[in-house]
Amino acid sequence: MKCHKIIQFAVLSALALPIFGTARAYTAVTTPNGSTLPYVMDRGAKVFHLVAEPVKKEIAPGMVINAWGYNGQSPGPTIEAVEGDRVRILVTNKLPEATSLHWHGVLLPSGMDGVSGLNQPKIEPGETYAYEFTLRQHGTQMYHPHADETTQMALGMQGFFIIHPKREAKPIDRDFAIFLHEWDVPPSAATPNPATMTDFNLFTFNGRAYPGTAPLVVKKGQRVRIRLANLSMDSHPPPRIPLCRDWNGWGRNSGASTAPGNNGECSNRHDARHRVCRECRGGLVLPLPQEPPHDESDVSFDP
Ligand SMILES: [Cu+2]
Repeated sequence: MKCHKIIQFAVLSALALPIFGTARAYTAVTTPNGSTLPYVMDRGAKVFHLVAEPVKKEIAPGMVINAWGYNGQSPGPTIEAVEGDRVRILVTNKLPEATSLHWHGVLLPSGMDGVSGLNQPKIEPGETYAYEFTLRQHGTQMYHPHADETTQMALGMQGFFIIHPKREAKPIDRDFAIFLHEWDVPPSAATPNPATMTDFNLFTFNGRAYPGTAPLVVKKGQRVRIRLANLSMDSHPPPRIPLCRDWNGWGRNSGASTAPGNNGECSNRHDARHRVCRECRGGLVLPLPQEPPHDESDVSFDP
């Protein structure tokens, strides 16, 4: 029965169909080159399971690196839930060192915040830790470790935690989530250097670089949301998404994209990360007109 539920959820996600519950409906997020994490219900809670583990990551056809991630993927699968949901997230550590999971920007009790050594013990290799809390906000959040975090995040440990509102103010047709990341993989090596701070040589969307990146396929006239996130050490080159001629200008509207309910701790990061994080986490809704918009006023920002 549980397998049936998992398969059903995966199929719905893959087709990006609206998910209908009792008085709830949302358009499922599509994670290009990635997936959505399935869940099962247990006593009123949505139960997810993340496995932290080494990953052989194909950046582009023929180029495979030694990354770390979750459930065989880097970035990890996207967690999707709805404001008001009770979630239980089991985290199993199959890494050769201790880890933890921090829910970046999510409002929750201190003991569930995943900062190892401060508000929880580290999850040692072979252990499973259960996080459980109720979602009291909506927005685009992230997850990543807070244990040896410079290394673990540089090697690809991160993922989306997307919380839908109970009711979408302006329904959308397609909802995409793209995690930006930058890597330093020295020539003739297959393992990224996690100590690199600025001198990166690979820039990826959901862990893939051209020609390995999946297209974002939409229909003319659809309302499309594209969520971008970046937990890297430096500023990722702005994605060039040819829906809109002035797409690269959206960052200058960063103030408009900070939405209620998107509280986070980005401000403790350096400027580049703060800037990208703040701009992206509100989500961007872009009506697809018949002609490309000619200035930034044609692009609206929604929570
Ligand atoms: Cu964080």
